[in-house]
Amino acid sequence: MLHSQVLGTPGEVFHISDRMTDTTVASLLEGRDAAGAGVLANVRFGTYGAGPTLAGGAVELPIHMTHGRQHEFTETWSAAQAVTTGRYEELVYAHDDERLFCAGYIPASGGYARDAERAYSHIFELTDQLGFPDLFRMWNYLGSINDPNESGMETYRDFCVGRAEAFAFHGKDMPAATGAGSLGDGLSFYLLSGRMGSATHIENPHQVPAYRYPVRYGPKAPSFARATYLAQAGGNGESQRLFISGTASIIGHETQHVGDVEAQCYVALSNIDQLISAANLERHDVRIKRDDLRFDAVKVYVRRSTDIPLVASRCARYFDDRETSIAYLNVDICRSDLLVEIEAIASVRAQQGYTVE
Ligand code: 3EB
Repeated sequence: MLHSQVLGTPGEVFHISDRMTDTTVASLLEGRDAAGAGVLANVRFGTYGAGPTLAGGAVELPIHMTHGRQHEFTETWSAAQAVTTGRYEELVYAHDDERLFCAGYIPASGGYARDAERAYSHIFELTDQLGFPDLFRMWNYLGSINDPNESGMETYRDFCVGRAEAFAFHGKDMPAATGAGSLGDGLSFYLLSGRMGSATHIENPHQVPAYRYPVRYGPKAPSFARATYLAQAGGNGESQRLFISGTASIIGHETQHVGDVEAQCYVALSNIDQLISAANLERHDVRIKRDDLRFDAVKVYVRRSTDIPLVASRCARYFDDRETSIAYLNVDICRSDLLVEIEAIASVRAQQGYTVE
């Protein structure tokens, strides 16, 4: 990204900023502090990964996702009210009155199933205990995601086993998610959770729900929804959000256009289009007009670095770069035949042309 971008107005949940322009970032954060609200978390997409820490009253999570410092960026999750931080088991968290941010890191070992199940069980215990039972978004970045574990199972499938068992055991609804590779070792994960009744999970009629994929893609299906709608938080005027999962070239449950990155990009973008159509949102009782949705932040995962210019040109036609911050990450993707995966966060635009009689 060339420019530091702050999306939305102060107090809004999300902005992405270019790490190289530290002064801009620092002054904006001070501005937020002065207004009485701080930051829940800084997720650093950069040249190294480590476990989450608490620093300056917020969660810090560095994830190894870029090949060089020139591509680094920070995803900052702002708070709308005073922030409380803490630790629980392997998790580090921060919350305000409406939202909980939680992160963890599991070092690489022979397999992930048991550790992922334990971590997700801790997540559900924590979210329930703190009163944020509705998960609305999660990200899981796995080192060597397409490589076999010690028993020969692909790392991603192995992770899916543990995550699925925790969701089933705790009877939790599955939120929007991204599953992708990282350039480091281990599993880096973070997620956001809200108050009871704040989240509505959305499926795409053109895709089999991921949690119903047949066993040929792994013994336990991936646990996520295609999108999650977050209702307006009470009282503080914050807008509603639509969190769109990592979306790929899959129709039904099958990968489309193996080997053709341009065609995969079109299918992924058209899947997003189907997902956010007014008809589909209305099917899920979410009443938003397509034209009132504004994409704030997009992350695009591209398996082969040489495909980035082409993917970027196709994404630039679909998203409006005057209002959307787009980051491209050259990492592996959960299915070895997928070349591109696109996630997005959209907010609901204020109505245009509204007049008072
Ligand atoms: C797919 O649609 C592509 O395991 O959390 C996308 C988003 C994908 C999230 C996850 C996986 C995940 O199946 C892969």
